[in-house]
Amino acid sequence: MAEGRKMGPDKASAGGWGALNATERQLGRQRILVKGNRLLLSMNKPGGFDCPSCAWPDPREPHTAEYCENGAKAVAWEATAKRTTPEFFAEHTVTRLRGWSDHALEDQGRLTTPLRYDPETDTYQPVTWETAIREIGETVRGLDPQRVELYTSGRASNEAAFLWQLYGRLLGTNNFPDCSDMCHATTTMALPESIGVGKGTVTLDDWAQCDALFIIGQNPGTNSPRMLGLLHDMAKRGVPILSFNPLKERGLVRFTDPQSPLEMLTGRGQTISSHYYQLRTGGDLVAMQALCKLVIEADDAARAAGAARILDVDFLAEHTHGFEAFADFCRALDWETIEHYTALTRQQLEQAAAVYCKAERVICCWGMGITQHRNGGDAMQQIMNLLLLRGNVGRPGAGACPVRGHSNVQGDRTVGINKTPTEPFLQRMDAAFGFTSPRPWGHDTAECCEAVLRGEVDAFLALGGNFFRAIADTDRVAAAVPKIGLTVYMATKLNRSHLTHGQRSYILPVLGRTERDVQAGGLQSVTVEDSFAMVHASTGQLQPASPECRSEPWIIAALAKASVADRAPIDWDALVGDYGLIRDKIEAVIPGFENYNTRIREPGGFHLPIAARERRWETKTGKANFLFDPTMRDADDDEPSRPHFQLMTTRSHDQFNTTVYSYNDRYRGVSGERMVVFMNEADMAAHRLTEGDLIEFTTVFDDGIERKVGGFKVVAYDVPPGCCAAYYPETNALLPLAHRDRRSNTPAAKSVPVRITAMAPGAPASATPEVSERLPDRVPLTVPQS
Ligand SMILES: Nc1nc2c(c(=O)[nH]1)N[C@H]1C(S)=C(S)[C@@H](COP(=O)(O)OP(=O)(O)OC[C@H]3O[C@@H](n4cnc5c(=O)[nH]c(N)nc54)[C@H](O)[C@@H]3O)O[C@H]1N2
Ligand SMILES: Nc1nc2c(c(=O)[nH]1)N[C@H]1C(S)=C(S)[C@@H](COP(=O)(O)OP(=O)(O)OC[C@H]3O[C@@H](n4cnc5c(=O)[nH]c(N)nc54)[C@H](O)[C@@H]3O)O[C@H]1N2
Ligand SMILES: [Mo]
Repeated sequence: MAEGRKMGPDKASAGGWGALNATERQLGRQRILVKGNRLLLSMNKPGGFDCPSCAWPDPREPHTAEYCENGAKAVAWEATAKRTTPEFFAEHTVTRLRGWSDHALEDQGRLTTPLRYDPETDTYQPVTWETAIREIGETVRGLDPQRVELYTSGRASNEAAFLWQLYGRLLGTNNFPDCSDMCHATTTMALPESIGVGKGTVTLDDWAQCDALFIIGQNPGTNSPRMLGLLHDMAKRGVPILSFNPLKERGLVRFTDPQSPLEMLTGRGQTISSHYYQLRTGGDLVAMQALCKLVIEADDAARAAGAARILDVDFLAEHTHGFEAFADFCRALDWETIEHYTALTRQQLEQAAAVYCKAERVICCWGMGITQHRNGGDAMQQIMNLLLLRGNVGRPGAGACPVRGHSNVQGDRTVGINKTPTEPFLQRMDAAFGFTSPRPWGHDTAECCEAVLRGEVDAFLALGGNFFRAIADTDRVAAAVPKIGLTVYMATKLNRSHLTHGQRSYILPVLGRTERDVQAGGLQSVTVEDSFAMVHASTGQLQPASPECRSEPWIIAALAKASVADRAPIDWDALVGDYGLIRDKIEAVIPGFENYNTRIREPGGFHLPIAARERRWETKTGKANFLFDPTMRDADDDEPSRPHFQLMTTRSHDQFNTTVYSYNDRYRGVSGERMVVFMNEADMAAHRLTEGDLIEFTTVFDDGIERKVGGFKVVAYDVPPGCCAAYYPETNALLPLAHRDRRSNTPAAKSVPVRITAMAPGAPASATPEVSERLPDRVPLTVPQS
């Protein structure tokens, strides 16, 4: 490959000077260098604010600089000096703005005033808070509550999310589509079948004691970079780290710790993964079963020889259900099948099983590489089977670790954002607030999209996020949004969803987590729950972006007063004046929050009870269950031959979901581009493609709908044959709404079945996404009007 090329996997290590440079560049570009640097020091510390980026936990004794490159980007992006003003909206019609890239829209800066869509001029125009709230409140009040949808994105605090679900239930609906329905809902649904809880069972203390770590379908170098610090230290201690990932992700290969002067000076990073298994997309289910087979057969041999047992026999007998049937199934698995479905060799899997058996305390983490598949939950249950064999759940140093995405996505679910609430929860809500909550189950994200397509939604209200860009089948669903009577978007920045609006539409500017939130009772803190079920406080430090920005709890309470004030005796002003009173209500309704207001002051916060951690199994059998479907081979494809490609839609290093910070993906060696496809070189040759050629994707899905997106530039990459990868959200129009995890409806975004065809040179790239999608990093800040 040519010297100086801009594309292709980078062989250097993650972190290091590249990370420091990128941090400074982002702060500089958002014109907040001095302020930003000081701000970063109060991040993830007691008394400071919680990083608005990912859900990785904070250590009890934080470093001086307890932030990462991508956390710094998230903060710079929120604390930017740029503003999206009413003058900007007056100058740009919504139709014009739809031609802008995701990056350009958000890079315009923070929203400064409430806005209402004006169909006459096709622009958003400023409106007072009073008018906006009154108009929205009056409209929503008169609607059939089953036709109202309340979306939550995972940055919302516990306090905001709790009020949001209260508001929805006062309206009379359980329609709570949530960003986690595109993310870890698979975990929320499948894990309880295995171990009785939908959350991870480990804490940071367990990480310190674990002696082998499996990272399955997760890319911490980009998505939870503070985890890299931990991996770095574990690797240094000699803890084996086994990565299962079709892509060679740089952060999983090598990492230079910016906090280590020696590594920074020598430029020599630490090897992270001791073992790297580039399995086929969706091959995890069979790979985990193969490991189980090897462990069980090793135990069979040990027993026959009268040697020490490999399985934790006492644990299996006392705590589990279904072991014998699972063991028989595994013994019968043949190697031809295993190698076919995993694209790994028997030898590789034997090596991994040997590491597993040797370790006393094993943690398995997973991310979107597991959850975003049609049978994602089934694959996850095989990870649990592997852990159960040697009693690696509910004991120090061992356990399950789903790494959540958004900084409070786990907390939002805990405090009641749930379309299928339990009866005890609803009874406690009713008792705490003096009304009767609706009992019929509501919609999740996929069901909300289907309701939009059927024309059965009258109001779509969003607490943050970028719903109509993040979902599957984006173009199809977006085309149906004009049928919605009312759309309301609470947001920090302008995004494509706001331009995908109903007949009446409002954008309401919110305070970010970095900003001081002063209410009648003084400066307020909010709380969040991280991936390890630790709940802690977050207090903003900065002046608000505009005096017109309002906190999410304030806006929700105002909407409630304007629409459901008469439905329950709730003193909304008191709740908003002092968020401690909201926490008292959370404590009354949700188990585990005893002495909430006191315990959030403890450094690092407090841990919510996780029954499986104490080996209490809240499952139907009262035990931890070995679960498997003997006919299932692959997380996505029941057919052994795949004529098409499995497209993984994934994240670049310079994006946070639909927020595109820049067009670079340093760790994968891409710069100035997002419209790329990472392909195996043999596949390229078979398709007569060379690097830089443009291709078009066509989804292979049998529902009579044509889905095509073109204009992706081919990049040769180390990925198994038959698998390819491209960025989300540019690929979301390819992802059929019905192609999803069977339990949770999570879109199978890591295995979109596609055909790849070369585009003739000079052919028009694509109708969707818009042409400006391919503009380079420095997109002009204003696009001339036609
Ligand atoms: N900087 C940054 N941080 C983020 C985010 C962001 O966009 N940017 N997003 C946040 C959110 S909401 C989330 S949910 C998390 C997401 O964090 P991750 O869970 O890491 O999500 P992805 O990057 O989408 O994909 C994870 C990995 O799965 C691999 N993979 C794909 N298919 C398979 C498969 O079939 N098997 C296996 N074993 N691996 C597979 C991909 O190669 C990729 O390395 O990150 C959070 N943090
Ligand atoms: N194809 C494909 N699709 C995917 C995925 C994938 O891997 N592949 N990943 C999925 C995953 S894991 C997730 S979590 C979803 C993400 O879906 P969302 O959570 O809906 O999307 P985000 O891009 O995180 O939302 C960004 C917007 O949030 C707003 N915002 C930022 N901070 C705040 C705040 O503090 N308050 C409020 N009110 N608004 C704020 C800003 O306006 C910004 O434009 O996307 C999913 N979609
Ligand atoms: Mo996510």
